[in-house]
Amino acid sequence: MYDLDGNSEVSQAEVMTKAGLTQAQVLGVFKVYDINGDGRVDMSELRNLFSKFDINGDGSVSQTEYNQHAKDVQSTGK
Ligand SMILES: [Ca+2]
Ligand SMILES: [Ca+2]
Ligand SMILES: [Ca+2]
Repeated sequence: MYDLDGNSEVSQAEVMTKAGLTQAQVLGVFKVYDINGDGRVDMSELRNLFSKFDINGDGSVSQTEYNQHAKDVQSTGK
């Protein structure tokens, strides 16, 4: 969903572009989801991310779910 150039990894720039987040917000998100710390979110990390966003487990992430989760991430600072 965030992989704009199709290389199966999501860079910080892609998240900023796609989600309209600031760099500071993206860094906060990456701290949580970049599990192996290489500065990119790859497909397995992305699946993990997706399952966290999909709060009601219906296989898609609504704007409401996205906003809710983004808020949680920012308020916990993780
Ligand atoms: Ca990419
Ligand atoms: Ca990674
Ligand atoms: Ca959902």
